[in-house]
Amino acid sequence: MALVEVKVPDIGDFKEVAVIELLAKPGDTIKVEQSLLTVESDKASMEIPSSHAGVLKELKVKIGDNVAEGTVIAVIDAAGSAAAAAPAPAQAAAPAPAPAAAAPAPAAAPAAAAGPIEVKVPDIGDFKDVAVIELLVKPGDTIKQEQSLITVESDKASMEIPSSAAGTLKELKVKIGDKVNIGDLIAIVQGTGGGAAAPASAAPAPAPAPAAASAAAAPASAERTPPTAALPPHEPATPSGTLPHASPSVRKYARELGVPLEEVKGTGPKCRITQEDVQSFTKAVMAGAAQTKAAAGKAPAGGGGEALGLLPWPKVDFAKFGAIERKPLSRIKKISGANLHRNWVMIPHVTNHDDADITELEAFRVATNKENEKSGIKVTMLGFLIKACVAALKKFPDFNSSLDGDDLVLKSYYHIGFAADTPNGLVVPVIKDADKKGVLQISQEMAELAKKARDGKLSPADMSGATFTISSLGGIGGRYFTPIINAPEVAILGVCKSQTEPVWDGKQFQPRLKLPLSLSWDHRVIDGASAARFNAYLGQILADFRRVLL
Ligand code: CAO
Repeated sequence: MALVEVKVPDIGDFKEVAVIELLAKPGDTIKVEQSLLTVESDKASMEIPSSHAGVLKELKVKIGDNVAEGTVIAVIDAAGSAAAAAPAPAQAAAPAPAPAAAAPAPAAAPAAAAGPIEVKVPDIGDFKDVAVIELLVKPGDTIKQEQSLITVESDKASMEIPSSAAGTLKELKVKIGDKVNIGDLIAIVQGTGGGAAAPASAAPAPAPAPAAASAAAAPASAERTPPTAALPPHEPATPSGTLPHASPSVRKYARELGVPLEEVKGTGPKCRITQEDVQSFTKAVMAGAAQTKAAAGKAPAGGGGEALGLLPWPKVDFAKFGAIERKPLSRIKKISGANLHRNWVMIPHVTNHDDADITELEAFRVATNKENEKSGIKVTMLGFLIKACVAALKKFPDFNSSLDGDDLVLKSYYHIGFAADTPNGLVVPVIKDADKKGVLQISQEMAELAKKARDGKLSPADMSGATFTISSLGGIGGRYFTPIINAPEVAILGVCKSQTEPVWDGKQFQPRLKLPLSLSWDHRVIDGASAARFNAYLGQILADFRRVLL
């Protein structure tokens, strides 16, 4: 028997943190880096991993105990385990570094300067490249010293980064999805001149409120659904209020199961949501004893439905049949996948296919690009399509609407999303007020947004507010496809590659350039006849663009 003690590693400037969850029990076989317990401070929750592999002999702490760096938390029998020891002493080697979210500020912060103050990421210990998952303030907000500005999350910890200065928030230098490290600039605060403010780089102090409570004051934009998502919902599924109070592992667990954490009642200390709470919620939904808000028809899409009671997903040991490689899905793919799945399941889709004659339009586009060669702006077919769709949406307003319960919300603005393929997955930037812009301006904005998309630099604002979406595979190929509606929109146009086809003009066949259109629509809002009329009208506009002026 080789008994080893597992100790709390370096947790930065935290002096004492409370044990709020035990993640393993005596008798369990433990891997190196496996989380043994969760601890929580005012501003952060973090998991304490095991420094050794083996069998857990004894947990030396219980829920409610306070621990600090060096506290023995467990005894592990590492005998017989090949990977028994972590590569370095427990303290230094603890793989989840779990340092403080915000190292304490100097006891007395100097008075604020009146000028702009840079707020930087304080000492977050061994954490590298932690993802920004929430923005808790917005430019223009009045900020108190120590007020939380953003939340960051790693595999093992989530933490709030507070402001080192009081004043008015001039600019947030990060967006959701960004990765940050110690010393990174996150915000510019205009100092009040008289208030308390720490120097720009000073480490901020922990605020007194627990994470969930302080986050409750976050604006609607701080809703957990990351707006960097591809095909994002335009509005949060539930109004922003209290953020789910749960450890990173529980959040991850809930995400994997598709459980809306904000609907789960926490039974842990300070109403914290535990893994058991998520399991109970899932069981209740599966047994038909409870419904998610989305299933109960309270989601903005106005959908109904019940637990589907489908067979479990097949579990296959693929390696049995040949060599495999396991690759985690990108963040965008995971988020867009969940959105696409919901939209596919909840919206009764129908797709109409049609062709538009774009012979003259394409000739005009090519000629325009030749004339404008020096301007550097390339007029694209998608630019014309956006303009043509606006005209069709004006004629058929139901296509520019959203379902909200039993109401149809008709919009008088025309913000058109377009699907953009990026190395990390699909995103949908939005051309705002497309009705007020010419095709040249639309094409230029599209090029800029597509570049931002490829560079991973789209902001949530760039991707929100769409009333209708176009997904063009025209530059790639294909004939027709069935695009999935981007909820809470009610229709989406898919476009494929144009081809020259013989068309009978009554006397002979003429070569005409035909553009394949695939319009998917929500049958709760739109019927087949309207969809056919929409496509036919779109086709007429594309065949003779002067109709846009009528
Ligand atoms: N038919 C034939 N050719 C077309 C065409 C069409 N419908 N649309 C574009 N093309 C041609 C263009 O003429 C251009 O050719 P040249 O380089 O010779 O001029 C080429 O394809 C590229 O077109 P473009 O630069 O105008 O780009 P685009 O406007 O077609 O597309 C964007 C921009 C961002 C939409 C595109 O890059 C993209 O990401 N498309 C994929 C969208 C997607 O994945 N949808 C699926 C969603 S469902 O999973």
